[in-house]
Amino acid sequence: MITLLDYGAGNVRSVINAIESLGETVHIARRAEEIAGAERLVFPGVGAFGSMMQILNQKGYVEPLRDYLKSGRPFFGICLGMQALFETSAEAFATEGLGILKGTVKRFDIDLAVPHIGWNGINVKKPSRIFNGLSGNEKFYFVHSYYIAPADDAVILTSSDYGVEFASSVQAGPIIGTQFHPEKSGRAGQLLLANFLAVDRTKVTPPEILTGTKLAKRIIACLDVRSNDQGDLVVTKGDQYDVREEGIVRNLGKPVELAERYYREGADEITFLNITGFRDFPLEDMPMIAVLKQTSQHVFVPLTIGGGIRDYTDANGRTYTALEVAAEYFRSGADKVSIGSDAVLIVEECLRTGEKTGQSAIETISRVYGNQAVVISVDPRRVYVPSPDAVEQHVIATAIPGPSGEAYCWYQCTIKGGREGRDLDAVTLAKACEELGAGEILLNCIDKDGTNSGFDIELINAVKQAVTIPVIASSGAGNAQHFEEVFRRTAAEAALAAGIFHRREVPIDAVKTYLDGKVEIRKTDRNENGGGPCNAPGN
Ligand code: 1PR
Repeated sequence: MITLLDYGAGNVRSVINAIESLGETVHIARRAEEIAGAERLVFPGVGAFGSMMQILNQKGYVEPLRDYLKSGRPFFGICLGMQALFETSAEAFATEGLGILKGTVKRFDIDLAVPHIGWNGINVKKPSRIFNGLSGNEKFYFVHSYYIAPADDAVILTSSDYGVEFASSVQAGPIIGTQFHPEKSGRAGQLLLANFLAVDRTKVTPPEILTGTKLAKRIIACLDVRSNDQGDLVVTKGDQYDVREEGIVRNLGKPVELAERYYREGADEITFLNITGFRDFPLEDMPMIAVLKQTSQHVFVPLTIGGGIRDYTDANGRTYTALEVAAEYFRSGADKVSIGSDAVLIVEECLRTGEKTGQSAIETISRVYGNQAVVISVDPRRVYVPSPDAVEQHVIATAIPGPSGEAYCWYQCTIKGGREGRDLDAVTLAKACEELGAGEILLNCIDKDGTNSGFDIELINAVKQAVTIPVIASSGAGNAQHFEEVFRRTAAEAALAAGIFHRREVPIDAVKTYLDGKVEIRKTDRNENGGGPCNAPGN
């Protein structure tokens, strides 16, 4: 029996799913006494350091946790659950951590996108049984803006490099903590968790010592989901957002099945977009929640869900906040939510009033779940203009002239799945969303969507140069070379595609095979994620 400490702040479902898939039973501790009675304790921290410690204090968990940690029983802290072990954090200076390990938590102060999101490697610093069965080159999924700075180097188990070399995991006797998320790290993460849970705790394979790790460029599979005319939830795909063919919604497969296939083929992340979310309220659209729950049982890479994340009043006059909608998605297995139409309306309002309300979906969700949990999905379309000062919007010079030879264009934001164009441009939107607390930009392009003609490099460069958060390039991938092109010609951290994967024109593993040696990627064996870690030594 594994006890999992849930202080109610976020998505612990993926950790539970990952442990249960290893054949263990999870008991969720919701009272202080249950911490004292635990035999093995897993603590997945979610949210922000200050609010986490505040909740732990309010619930009376702090002393039982300290007692447990001093008792010599196994402990696994994930992300914030590891940071909690230290004395203080730059995220909340006035707040005391558990202080079990000496040291602090610092914020990244580097020339790279923050949060550090994605798959990075580990430099192993000392032997540990949790590495049993792992090869030296594995990558793990990170998502954080803060990192630990232990006072005593002897506790550092691994380091990773991201602008700076930082401690990415620690071990002090039976206490293990990782900055990365093993529950979201595919086969490697499952193996690591299996090693922690293993009964035989003595066997230790000397690790392969690596120096220097690199964040991988992520390959993301996107599933646009909606009900077809028969009312079944299907994965669909449009050409420039038109998902109907001869009047009928294209049906490219079942969402859960496709997500599982992409996981097996090596997708680094999976994104579901409920494309009619702007008119259907997601909490009444329960099939989407069911899709997420089922997917998260077998798919151990990050899941993003978008569509309909906004405040909503139902027919009975009950109002739900965007935060409540997001909370339901996080509880169902999402790691990030993606906000489309509402982000445009929020930014328009901010620009009109010159004020942040603190109440928008972007601000409220990022405050509770952290910036990294809020993705902004942008649906822009190119508008050509004759000169840079022809309009007030952010105009760029383009190498692809317009129909009348125009040498300039701007990217018009749209809402409601491209149905309504607005006066706002994509660059201004992205900048404003970053300021409001968004952690990542999913940059679609209506002109390129479904065309197989490659990504819109000019759009991606314009947005990427305007923000410091990661940007996911999306729309237009037609072959593996297009991924190489987008990573060589832009600084995008990830590239997303839909049609070529759904139609099996280019499988994800073929994209990775092509990119190997050209671009830093997370290597995966076909079907490696299907096999599970059951052969882990000691298991
Ligand atoms: O506005 O917050 O309710 O969110 C709705 C979400 O649904 C938005 O993220 C919006 O991008 C998405 N959406 C709405 N309508 C459509 C449509 O296609 N009719 N899909 C739609 C957007 C675009 C991409 C696509 C890439 C890659 N899909 O995500 O997957 O363009 O495609 P490709 O590789 O085949 O070129 P809200």
